[in-house]
Amino acid sequence: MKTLNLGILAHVDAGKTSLTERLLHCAGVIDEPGSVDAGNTRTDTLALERQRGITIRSAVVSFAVAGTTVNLIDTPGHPDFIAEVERVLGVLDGAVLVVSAVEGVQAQTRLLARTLHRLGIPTLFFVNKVDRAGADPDRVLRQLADRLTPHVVALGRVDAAGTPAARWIPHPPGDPGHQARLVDLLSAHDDALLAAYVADERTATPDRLREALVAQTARARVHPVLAGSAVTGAGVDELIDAVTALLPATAGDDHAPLSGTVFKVERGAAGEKVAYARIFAGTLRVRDRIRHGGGRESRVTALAVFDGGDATPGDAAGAGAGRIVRLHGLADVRVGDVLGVPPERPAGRRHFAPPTLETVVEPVRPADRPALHAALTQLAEQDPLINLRQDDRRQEIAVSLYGEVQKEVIEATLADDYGVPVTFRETTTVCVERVVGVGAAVEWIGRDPNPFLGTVGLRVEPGPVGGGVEFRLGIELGSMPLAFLKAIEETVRETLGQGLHGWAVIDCVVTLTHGGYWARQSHSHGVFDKSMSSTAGDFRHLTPLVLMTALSRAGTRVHEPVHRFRLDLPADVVGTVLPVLAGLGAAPRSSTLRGTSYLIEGEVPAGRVHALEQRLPGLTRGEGALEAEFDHHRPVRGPVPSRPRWDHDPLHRKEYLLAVARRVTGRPAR
Ligand SMILES: Nc1nc2c(ncn2[C@@H]2O[C@H](COP(=O)(O)OP(=O)(O)OP(=O)(O)O)[C@@H](O)[C@H]2O)c(=O)[nH]1
Ligand SMILES: [Mg+2]
Repeated sequence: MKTLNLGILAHVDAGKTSLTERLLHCAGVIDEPGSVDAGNTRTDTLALERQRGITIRSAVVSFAVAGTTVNLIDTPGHPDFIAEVERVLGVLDGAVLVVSAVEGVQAQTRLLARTLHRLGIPTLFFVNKVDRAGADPDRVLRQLADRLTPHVVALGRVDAAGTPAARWIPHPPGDPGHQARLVDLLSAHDDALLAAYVADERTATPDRLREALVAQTARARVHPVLAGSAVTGAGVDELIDAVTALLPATAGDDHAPLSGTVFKVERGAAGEKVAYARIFAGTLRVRDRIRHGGGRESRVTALAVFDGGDATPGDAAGAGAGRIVRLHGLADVRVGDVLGVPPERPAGRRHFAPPTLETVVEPVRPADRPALHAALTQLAEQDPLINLRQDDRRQEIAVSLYGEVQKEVIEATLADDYGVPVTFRETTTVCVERVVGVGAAVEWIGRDPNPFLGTVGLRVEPGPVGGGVEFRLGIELGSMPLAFLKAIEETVRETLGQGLHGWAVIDCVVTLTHGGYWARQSHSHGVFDKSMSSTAGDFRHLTPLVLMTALSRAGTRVHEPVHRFRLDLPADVVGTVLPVLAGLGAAPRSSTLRGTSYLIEGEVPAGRVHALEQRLPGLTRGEGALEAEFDHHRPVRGPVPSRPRWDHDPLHRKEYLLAVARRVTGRPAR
C-alpha cells in the first residue's frame, strides 16, 4: 500500500473542510458528509471551530483508494492561523489548493501558491463552489494563470455553473483542443516531447501527454486544475482520481533507521500529550524508545496509524515510511521535534512571517494567575508561535499574535477549556533591533569583577538581512569542552531575544573571541569542588553580561514590521480614502484604474492594518477589498518604542553580577 500525505489549503472559507468531508464520503469512509454549518465535520472537532464555523487547527483524516492510503490534512485558511499551515508543509507529498469559483484568487491563495511553489510541493487546483450563484469558473481559471502561475491546465470544464445542477465534465481523451493545450504547456519543460512533436505531430498521443503530465506535476512544474462543489459533490470523484493518479505517493525505506518529524501536539482526554508525526524512513512500533528533539528520549506507549478511515491502533507491524502516526508517551515532545535521524526536509523552517503583534494577558480574577500561566504554557506547546513571555517582576504574561481573531480564540479557549476568564491589554506591534556597528567585550576568569569561573569574549556585528543570528567560533574548537561552548551559544541566542531596547535582535553575527575555564578539580577526598572548577552554569551567567556590553558598544536600531497591501476600491471613493491612508502612515506606491475600480498598492505599518480594515467598509460602502501581508522591517520613524525587559538588566553591571553570582553559584562574590 502506498501513502500520499495531502494538504488541503486555501483562503478562509473557500471550502477546505467541506471538501475534506466530501472526499471522505466519496471514498466510502463516511456514509453521510457532515457540514460546517451544522458543526458536525470530521476535521473541525474543537467546540470553538464548530461554533464559529472556521477551522483553527490542522487535522488529519484518511481514506484508501486504488492501492493508496491518502492522509488528508485539513488546514485553517484564516491568516491568523497561518502557523498551523506552516507546520504541516514539511510533511506533505502534495497539496490541493482550493479556490472559490465565486470569490476567485484571494490574498491567502497567492501567499500559499507562492510558498508551495518555493517548496516544490506538487499541487493541484480545485475551483470549488461552482454550484453557488455568481460562480464563474472560467474567470477563475484565467485568474489562476494571470495571478498565480501560467503553468496551469484545466482537465475539464463546468456545465451549468452558478446553479445547483453545475457539473464537472472531464475533457475526453484525445479532445483536440485539450491535446493542443497540453502540448503547449508540457513541451515547455520537456525537450524530447517538443522535438518529437515538431518532427511529427502524431507522436503527442494521449498516453504520451498523460505520462508527461504525471511527471511534470510530480516535479511541481505544472498544475492541473479541476472544478466542482464540495456541497453537491460535483467533480469530487474526479478529484480523487486526479490526486491518486497525478500526485506522487511517498517513497521511503521501512528498514532504514527511524526518521520523522512532529507537526502537531495536542492534549488527550487525561491531559497527556499526544503527538502527530510523519515517518520519513524506518518503522516505529509501540514500546520503542526513541530519541526526539535532539537529546530527549522517550518510550512510545501507544501508537495509531492513519490508513483508510480514522487512525487505527498500530499493530506489531508498526508504522513504516510515509505514514502519519499519532503517538502517546512522549511527555516533553514539542512541535517540530525530529524523531530519530533528521529527515532530509528540515522541520521547523520558517515559511511565513512570524507574528508582528503582541498583547499582555490579564486574568479577570487575580488568583487565577498561576492557572493562567499553566494554561498558556499548554497552548504555547500546541502553537509554538504564541511565544509566551513572562515578566516576573511585573507579574505579567505577554503572547505574540497574528491578529484579532487569534486573540478572540485564545480568550475563548482560556475561558471554556481552562476556566480562566481573561482580558487583554491593547495590542502592540512587535519591533526588532538590528545591529548598527561592531562592538566587543571580554570578561576574564579570576579577574574582578567577574565572579564566574569562565572567560568569555564576544564580538557583535551586523549580518545579512534575513540571515538570522549566526554564532561563530573565533577560538579553537578543542580549546574548551563542548558543553561550555554549547552553553555559550545557547545563551547568546536566548539573550538576543531582547536587545538594548527590549526587542529581539535579528540578522547579526556573534563571534566567540575568547574562552577559558578552570578544569574539573577535586579535593583529596575526591569530591568535585564547584568553587575551583568551571561549570556550564558559569558560562550561562557570564555570557549575557559580556554580550550585552558588546551589543551596547555596537549599538542597535529599532525596526518596525511593515505590511505590503493591495486595496481594491470603487473609483469614486479614492479621494476620501487616500487621506485616511496617509493618516494611518500608509504609503501608496502605485494605483491602477481597472474598469470602474482602482487598485492601490503600497506599504502600511503592521500595527495599522487592523485600523485600516475596520475603517474600510464605511469608507467604501463595503466594496473595498484589502489584502495585507508582512513584507519587511524598516527603521522606526519618530519616537523609538522600547519594551520593558522581562528578565534582568544586564547593563546594571555590578549589581547584577553580584546578585546573580550569590544566587546562582552559591560562591561568595569576589
Ligand atoms: N454552495 C457551496 N457552498 C460551499 C461549498 N463548499 C463550502 N461551502 C460553504 O462555504 C462555507 C465555508 O466552508 P468551509 O468548508 O468551512 O471552508 P474552509 O475553507 O474550511 O474555511 P476555514 O477552514 O475557516 O478557512 C460553509 O458555509 C460551507 O457550507 C460549495 O462547494 N458550494
Ligand atoms: Mg476549514
